[in-house]
Amino acid sequence: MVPAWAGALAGLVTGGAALGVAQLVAALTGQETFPVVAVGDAAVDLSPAPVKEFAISAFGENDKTVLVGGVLVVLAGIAAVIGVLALRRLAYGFAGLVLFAAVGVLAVLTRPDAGLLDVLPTLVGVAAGAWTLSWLVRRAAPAVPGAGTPAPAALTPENDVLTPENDVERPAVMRAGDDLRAFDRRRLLTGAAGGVVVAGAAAVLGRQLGGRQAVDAARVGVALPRPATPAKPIPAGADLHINGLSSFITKNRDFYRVDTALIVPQVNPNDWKLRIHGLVDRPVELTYQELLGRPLTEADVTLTCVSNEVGGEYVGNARWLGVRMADVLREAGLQSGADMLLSTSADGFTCGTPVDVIMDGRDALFAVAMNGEALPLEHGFPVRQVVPGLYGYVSATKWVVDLKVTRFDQDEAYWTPRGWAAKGPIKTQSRIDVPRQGASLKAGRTTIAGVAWAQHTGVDAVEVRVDRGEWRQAKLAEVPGPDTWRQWSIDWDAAAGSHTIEVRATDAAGRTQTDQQAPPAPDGATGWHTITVQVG
Ligand SMILES: Nc1nc2c(c(=O)[nH]1)N[C@H]1C(S)=C(S)[C@@H](COP(=O)(O)O)O[C@H]1N2
Ligand SMILES: [Mo]
Repeated sequence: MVPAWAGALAGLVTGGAALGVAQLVAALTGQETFPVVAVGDAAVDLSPAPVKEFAISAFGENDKTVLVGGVLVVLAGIAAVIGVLALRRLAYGFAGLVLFAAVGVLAVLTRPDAGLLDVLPTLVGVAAGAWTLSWLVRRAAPAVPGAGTPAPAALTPENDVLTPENDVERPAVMRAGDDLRAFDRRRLLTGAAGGVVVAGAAAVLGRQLGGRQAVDAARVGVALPRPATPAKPIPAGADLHINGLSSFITKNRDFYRVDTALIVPQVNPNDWKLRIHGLVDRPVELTYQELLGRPLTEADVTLTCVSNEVGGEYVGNARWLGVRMADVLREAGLQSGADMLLSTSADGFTCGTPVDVIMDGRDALFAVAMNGEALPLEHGFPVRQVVPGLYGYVSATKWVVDLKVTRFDQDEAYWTPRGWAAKGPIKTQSRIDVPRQGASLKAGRTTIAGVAWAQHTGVDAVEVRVDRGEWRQAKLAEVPGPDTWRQWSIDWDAAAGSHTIEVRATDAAGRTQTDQQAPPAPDGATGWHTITVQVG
């Protein structure tokens, strides 16, 4: 018999060849819709909200990696089965591949603005897979002379065993259709190795030819103009420089990332346009150069995600550079009754932002830069929105390409039908960064420190209490304005034992964080961040 691993191997190499060639064709035809990603995207969109929430809460920012990994594992399993079937009868294997192609094509076609050209990578990839499969099957199991006649006695299963006397490698015998075929391990392995090399080369070539390089190069070439309105200087006392405390400015590479994109959209700034239409007197279309040519505003703004748990990591503070959204909208002429800006990203994500928030004078930006460099690709290059005071899902559209001025009672953004509130003002929060939850400390004087935020209102007080004792006022760091988080610290004489530390912030309007615990859905988590530490 041909062992199952041989079939599985042939199937895996077939799958690899199909994906590699698909990637190459996708690159050559200038597309970003790679079949695996399309299948993953379709899975994301088709899965019910609770499944998605589970994925986000279980895997956090890695949910996409887990999903793509999951799709690949499933594909590998199917490919292995196809290989095993093909070694029984090639037609079975082909039937499996056709099914495979059908799923890929359907997934691609469900993507927003997919065209017929988008199915080409899948079709050519599957064709390459079919060719590889039949080639490998022929290598693995060449027809032996005497096909169709009963197996020679020497090769019957009963005596086809390795004994000291006949411990020579002999071909096993199988039935493939009516052909009698022998299993040739060496030819299968060399064929498989060749297939892996070719598939890998196609994939690498595909990546290189694909958009990423061109967009990376364009990004590096961006010359950022000076801001017409620079940010207020960051006060020297904004950063308390305490070990383990989040720095006042979050470095780009440390900045959290949350989005629905399985692969980072590759938007070439030379092709980028922002279309503003809907309830406006004069629809506007802006190119990247036109945007950079306008007066730019610089602002330090803390971004956070509605799915951030109390004490969570989905918050960061950066210096943004961009065009004030209000200026552009005023030029377009907002019509009365318009209360929502429905923004759409290059990959079809949508986001609904209240018009009054954008127009009230805060630094709501079409941002082009983050901490002094053009936006990193994963943070929305070439242009994203940044709006102080609103959770990212209702404000911070990355890779933004379209802005429809509309009404909340007429349009719905991506997350709204999935169980999240249509409007998402950020709730005041505070977080303990040091000591860490579960830390072991030496008895004696120690520092408790963290960050607190109440965007566009500002943090006026942070209080800390240990073991449910008296609330004590923490020392507050300086801030340039109300739109960033604020560092805080307090000294503590730690006595031996186990201790609970709690924190709460009060905003500049005098509102203290509620102790009522709420989960992130539908409009943001509440409760006091609480940690326990051991002092010995
Ligand atoms: N195109 C697009 N923009 C998006 C999202 C998305 O899924 N797609 N997610 C939003 C959410 S939920 C958040 S919290 C912020 C996160 O921005 P960051 O990844 O730069 O930190 O981006 C927002 N902008
Ligand atoms: Mo978010």
